[in-house]
Amino acid sequence: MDFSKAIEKVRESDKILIVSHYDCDGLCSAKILSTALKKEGKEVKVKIVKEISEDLVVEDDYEKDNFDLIIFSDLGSGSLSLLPKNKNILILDHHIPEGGKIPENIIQINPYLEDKELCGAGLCYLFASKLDKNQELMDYAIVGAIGDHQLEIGENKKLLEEAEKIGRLKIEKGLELFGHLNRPIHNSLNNSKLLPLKDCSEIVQFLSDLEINFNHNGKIKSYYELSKDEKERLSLGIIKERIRNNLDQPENIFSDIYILKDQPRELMDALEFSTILNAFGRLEKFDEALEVMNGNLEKLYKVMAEYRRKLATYLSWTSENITNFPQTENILFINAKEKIDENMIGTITSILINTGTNKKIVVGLASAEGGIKISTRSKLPEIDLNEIVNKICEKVGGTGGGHKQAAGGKIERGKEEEFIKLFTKELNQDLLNLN
Ligand SMILES: [Mn+2]
Repeated sequence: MDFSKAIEKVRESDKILIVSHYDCDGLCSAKILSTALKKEGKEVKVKIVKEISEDLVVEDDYEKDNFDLIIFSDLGSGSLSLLPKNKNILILDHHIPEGGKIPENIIQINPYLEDKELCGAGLCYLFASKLDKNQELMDYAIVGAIGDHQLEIGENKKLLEEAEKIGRLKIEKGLELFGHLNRPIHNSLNNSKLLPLKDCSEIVQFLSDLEINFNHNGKIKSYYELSKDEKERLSLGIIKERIRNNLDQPENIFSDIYILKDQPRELMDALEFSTILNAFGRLEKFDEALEVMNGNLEKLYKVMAEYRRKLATYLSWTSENITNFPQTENILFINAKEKIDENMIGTITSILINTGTNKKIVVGLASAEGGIKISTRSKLPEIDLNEIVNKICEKVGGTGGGHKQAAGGKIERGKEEEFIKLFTKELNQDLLNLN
């Protein structure tokens, strides 16, 4: 990827507006760019958005503040025709670009165009590393890649190896659970699929039986705080329990833990960090997310508690109503209307497909700004949701797409029934063709 024109453009600009995406990768991109550009003495403003729409482009920021340059990070490539025509623009994005000629006022750098895989934050980091050394910003490239589920893929993996080499990152093998550093171990175990035990009290008993000293001055330790011996006893104990219960692949309980050595304790586990940023993004706490990345952790616990509360409310509403949702043998439609926030319908469909239903495909529909948001997840690798969602959304006058097993879109309000009907028909046809 050639950054020379982009660097030149930045060097000759004084006032720069950064417009970035609201998910973990986009927030990390904004953090990397704003830090690197401020260091260069630039006047920087950050604006976090959910998408690029026509109204965004005419919004006051662009005109009023008279920016010399607007940088779009982790978005922009798919909306070239919506961007201002009379401003200097730099796009650092990894989403599939819109076809056609690129307008003169736009410089676009996109790894997709070179058949490379790199998250938005990784791309912003490479750019920042051309401006100056900026090695400390590598942490956010790693967190962004985790957020986009591509840390072990392509150019992301190279950054990961580099971070390990220069000592900013440590990779350790550990149990496959969430919250290695900051969650009480019984909670981490209870939320994982490692143990067939039913609740926290059974897990506490299980830990006691293994003679694991999980109590630290009345506070339950995290996995990371256990001694090496205790971690080994715990792994063995879990494998034995899995064998006793005839679970598949009883020894398959490990994963990598990515530890960012220079971050504060709360943010050290890159996976936890990415979850935090996604949560802040979905609650639209954008300024607060940037504050957290700047090391101000004051609002961290309050916002995360709010996020968990919201999630719990949506999950219990979903399970209370699950029998009333439209469904077929294979598909569950969570037609949530106003009951689930559009920013969180994707999370809810993910949780449902993983733990809440036997259906092969879950489709979420939620009321959104300017329409109905669609979110789909599947357990069938042989079905291409990207193609199906794209086709059906367009049929009902909307847009959509994504990946094979996770895709989303937006349709007009009032078209939900039609979408459900067409989606069911299309999917049943595809399933028939498979057999
Ligand atoms: Mn991204």
